[in-house]
This record gives sequence, C-alpha cells and structure tokens, in this order.
Amino acid sequence: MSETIQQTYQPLTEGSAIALANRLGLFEEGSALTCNEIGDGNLNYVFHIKDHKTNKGIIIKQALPYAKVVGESWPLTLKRAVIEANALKIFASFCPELVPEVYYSDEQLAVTVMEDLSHLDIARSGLIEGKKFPQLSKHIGEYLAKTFFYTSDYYLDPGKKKEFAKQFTNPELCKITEDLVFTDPFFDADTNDFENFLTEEVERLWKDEELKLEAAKLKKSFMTEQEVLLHGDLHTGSIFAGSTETKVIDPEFAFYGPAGFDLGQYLANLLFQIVSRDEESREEIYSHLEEVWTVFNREFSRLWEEGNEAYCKTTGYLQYVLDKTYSDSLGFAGCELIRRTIGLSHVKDLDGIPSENDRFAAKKTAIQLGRALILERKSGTQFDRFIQIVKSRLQAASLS
Ligand code: SR1
Ligand code: MG
Repeated sequence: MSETIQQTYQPLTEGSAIALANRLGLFEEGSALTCNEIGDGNLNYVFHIKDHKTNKGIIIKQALPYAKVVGESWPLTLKRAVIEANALKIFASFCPELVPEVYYSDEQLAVTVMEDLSHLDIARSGLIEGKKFPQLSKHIGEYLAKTFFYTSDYYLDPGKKKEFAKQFTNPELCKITEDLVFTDPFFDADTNDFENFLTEEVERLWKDEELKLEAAKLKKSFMTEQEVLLHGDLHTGSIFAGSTETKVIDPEFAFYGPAGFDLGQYLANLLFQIVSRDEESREEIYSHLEEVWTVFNREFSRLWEEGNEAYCKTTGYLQYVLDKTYSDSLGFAGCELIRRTIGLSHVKDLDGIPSENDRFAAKKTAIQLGRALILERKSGTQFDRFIQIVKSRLQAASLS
C-alpha cells in the first residue's frame, strides 16, 4: 500500500473510517461497508470494517491523544501508533504467522490499518469462557523465543541493535508501566483501585519493606536493561487465539527492555486463570504454563546454537542467559499479579467472579502469589520450582 494520506490529526468516526478504507482502495469500488467501533481496551479506538457481500474485513486502529480508561485528563502521546505499526512489522519479519499483517499506517492520523482477526477470540475472554486453545502456549513460546533472539545483541549487529533501541524509545508508555506496575501498587497511590475487603491485605503489602525493595530492583531492571525489543504489554487481552491460530496484537508499549518482561506478563495472566478456577479445571492452565516455558527454552536454545557470535559459545553462557530471564520473569509476573488486582486496570478473570467470597479468595491468593514470586524469583530457575511456588501458595490460601 503506497498511498499516503496526509491529514492533521482528528479522531475518526465510523463514517470517516469507512471513507479512509475506501481511499486506501482496500475494498472493491461501490462495496456496501459496515463499520463498528469495537475497542474495549484502555487507550484506543478500534474500527472493524466489513464488506458483508465478500466477507472481507479490516481493522483500523487509532490512538487517542489521552488514555480512554481515565479520560481526557490523562494526555498520551500519539507516537505510540507509529511504535506499534513498526513493532508489528519487525515482529512479522521473523514470525509472520503470529502477528497481524499491517496494510497501512499513518503517523499524522495515528492509525494502523491491519488484518481482521474477528474469526478468533481474545485469549483472555476465551479462557474465562472455558474455551480450549491447544496451540496458544506453543505459539507464544515460539513468539517469545524469536522476538527475544532476533532483536537482541546475540543476533543483531551491535550498531543495528542500538539503532532499534533508539527508534523504540517509548518514554510515555514506559512511564505508565513504571508507575502502574512497579510503584503505585506498593504505596498508597491515588491510582490504586481495590475493594474494601482487600484493605487489610493491601495495607500489609504497603508495609512490607522486603517486598518493596525487590519491586524497586525489578523497576530498575525494567528502566535500564535494554536487552530485547519487547511487546511491553503481553497480557492475554493482547492475544487473539483460535484452535490452530494465534496472533499477538497491540505492541504500542514496545521498547528495548529486559527479556523476561513479556514472558512474565504472559505467565501472570495465565496465573489469573489458575487462581480463579476450581482445582480440576486448573490442569489445562498448568499445561499452558509448562508448554510456554518448554517451547521458549527449546526454541531459544535452538536459535542460540545456530547463531555464530564467538562469545555466545562460551560454556555456560546460554544457561546463564536463560536463568536470568526466568528469574526476572517470575519477578515481573509477581508485579503484574499484584498490579492487576489492586492497581489501575484490572482483569476480568478476577473482577468477573460473581460471588464476593470467591472473588475475595481469588484476589487475596493473587496478591500473595505475586509476593511469593517476587521474593522467591531467584530460588531456582527450573519450571518445577516455579510450579512449586504456585502450588504452595494455593495450598496456603486453601488452608487460611
Ligand atoms: C492507562 S493505561 C492502563 C493499562 O492499559 C494497558 O493495557 C497497559 O497494561 C496499561 O498499564
Ligand atoms: Mg493494549
């Protein structure tokens, strides 16, 4: 798509989104198109345009100059749209089957026009409804291994990597994560959001100096370690899934950061399913946890062996990189568990639990599991140790 449509920024409407699709020549002339704004995220408009005669659809995503979840009082850079479009293109260069195809992007309008994925489910909603996604964690393991390896210093020419790191400097969106994930939940901040029944649990957290010190170390790692081009917001609401297909969407938080961050967010969002399900239906989620871990390990190790940097061949270095990634990811997962339970921007895995007693139990477990993962993240970097931490927290919660 070579046409450029230069305009000054204005929010699209359903009508102007159709006009844009027509101007881009994405549908046959004279097609009867429908358009619905379907965005249920925190930040953007998402228009679904469809020609019902041919069944062809597209998505037009537009960044708003403020955070929709809060309102116009929280201004937000439009530059995130170009970050997202460029990240999708880079990720597509090594895992095209796992990201949506970008047809067009326009920095002025802050729009990205892309593949329609409406035949798939948002993974979070599907998992809550008990749908099965047998390929999901295998695909995410592959996605994580490839995005990690191919954007890191272990593969890229050092100059190219530094160029990428500069291109993906994303200070405003990073600041959201720095505040909402690593700081606010651990202090009595205005952005926090929790039900009264959690007050005692939350106040205990705010007084927990040992935990706050570890959260501060994780924040420092997030802010300073430019290891890989991260998605930056890889929760299960950023993934479309079906029985054979998986697509990772929404990398507007992309930036160069610590490799364990995306893995940690994915693990945490599976753990929300663990704490909100009954024992029997947890098994399926344990399999997802094991699969993502195993596939990531296998694929990353395979890519590493194929790489030819001499220093990477040093005995023990691959294991060192993997161990660091795992222990970081457990810490990041712990912060995500705590943040989505008591901070701004919750998850419906927990908020959607209808009974107050069950909701209280699940949220309390999420907080305590988050704490355990942060504090015990270095106690072993094998999958079995991770599951041991999870199961011992669940057991403690069922006895309390
Ligand atoms: C103000 S933005 C709140 C959250 O929405 C996004 O999905 C990110 O997770 C962010 O932290
Ligand atoms: Mg998002």
